[in-house]
Amino acid sequence: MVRPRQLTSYIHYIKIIQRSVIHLKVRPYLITRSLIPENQETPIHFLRHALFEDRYFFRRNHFPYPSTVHQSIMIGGLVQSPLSLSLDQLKRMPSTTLTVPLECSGNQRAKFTPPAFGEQWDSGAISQGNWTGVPLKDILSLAKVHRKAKEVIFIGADAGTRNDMDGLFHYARSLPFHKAMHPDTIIAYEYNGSPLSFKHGFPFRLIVPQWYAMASVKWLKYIIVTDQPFTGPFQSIDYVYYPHPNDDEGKMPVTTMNVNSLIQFPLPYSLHRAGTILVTGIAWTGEGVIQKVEVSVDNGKTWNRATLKRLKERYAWVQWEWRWKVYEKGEYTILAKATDSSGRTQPFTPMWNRKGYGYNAIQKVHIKIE
Ligand SMILES: Nc1nc2c(c(=O)[nH]1)N[C@H]1C(S)=C(S)[C@@H](COP(=O)(O)O)O[C@H]1N2
Ligand SMILES: [Mo]
Repeated sequence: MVRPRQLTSYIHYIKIIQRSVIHLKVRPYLITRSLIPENQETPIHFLRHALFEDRYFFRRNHFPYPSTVHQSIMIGGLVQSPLSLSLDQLKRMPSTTLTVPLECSGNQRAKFTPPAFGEQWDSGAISQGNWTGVPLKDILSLAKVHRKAKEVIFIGADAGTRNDMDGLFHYARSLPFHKAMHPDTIIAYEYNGSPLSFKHGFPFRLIVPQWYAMASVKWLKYIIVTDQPFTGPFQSIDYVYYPHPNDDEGKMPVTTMNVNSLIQFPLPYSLHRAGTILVTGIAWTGEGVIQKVEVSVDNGKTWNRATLKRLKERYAWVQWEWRWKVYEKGEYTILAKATDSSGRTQPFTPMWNRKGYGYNAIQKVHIKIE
C-alpha cells in the first residue's frame, strides 16, 4: 500500500520526469479538460511561432459537435432584404486576412482562489493564426439594415441542454451594432489558408478581434439584426463578470480581452545552470496594443524591460525576450508584466469573479539554478 505521504512524493517525481521528457522535444499535444463536449488546451509553452497548426489550436465547446453542417448562413431580423449566403457566394466577395489570437475568457481559471466555477483551464486556452473571411459589415449592407438596429445576434448550429434552465439551447451571442460593423469583424471561412476545420466552425465562423473568444461563434447558421438587448443564456447568465460570491451586484458583460502575458521559457519548476537564460514569452491585449513587457527576478522590487518582437498585424500577440544573467545558485521566481497603450497593466492579484473570467494576474514561474 502506498501511504499518502509517499504518494505526494511519487507525484512530485512523475512531474519532474514528465517535464524532462518534454524537454527532449517530444511532440506537443492538446491537454484534455473534458471529452464531451470537447475542451482541450493548447501546449502553449512549446509553440514558439505566431501561427498555430489547426491540430494544436485549443478547443472550447459548450455542446457536442453539431451533427449537421449548414452550407449557408441566413441573415434576417431588422433588415429590408433578408438573404441566404452559401460558402461559394461568400468566397466570391472581397475578403480580408487577419492574424487574430482567440483567448477563452476562462483561460487560467484554475489559478483563482477561492476556486471559480467552470472548466479548470491552465494557461493554454489561447491560440493564434490567420483567419480569412468577409467583413460582416459588407454582408449587413447587402441585407440593408434598418436604422433602428442596436445589436446583431449570431446563432451556431450546435445545441444542447443546460443545468440551470429547461429547454434546448443553441450556442448564440450578440454584438453591439458598432462592433458588428467594425471592418475587422469578419465571417471567416479559412484558417491559415485552408478551409476551416470542422472542430473550429466549418464552414464559417465569426471572428471578433480583441474580444474574448466566446464572441467568435462557430458553425454560424443565422445572423439576426435586432433593436432589443439579446438575453440568451450565453449572453446574460454566462460571460458576465460577477464580482461577489453570493449576489449579482456589480455584474458586467465580458467583452474585450484584458492585458496579459505569458512566460513560455523557462518552464515552471525547471532546473538550470548558472549563466545566461533567455526568458521568452508572449503578450497580448484587447485594447490598443502592447506597449511594454517587464520582467522581475526579485519579486517585483526591480523590473527589466523585455525586447518586443512585433508582427506587422495589429491584433497579433507580441513575442518578447529578456536576457537574464544569473550567477548565484538558488531558487528564483520570474515575473512578467505587460502594459498596453490604453494604460492597463497586469495586476499582482487577479480580479476574482464567481465564474472565473478574465484572469490576468502577473505570471510567476519558479525555477532553480544549480
Ligand atoms: N457555436 C459555438 N461557437 C462557439 C462556442 C461554442 O460552444 N459553440 N464556444 C465559444 C467559446 S467560449 C470559445 S473560447 C471559442 C473557442 O473556439 P475554438 O474551439 O475554435 O478554439 O469558441 C466560441 N464559439
Ligand atoms: Mo471560451
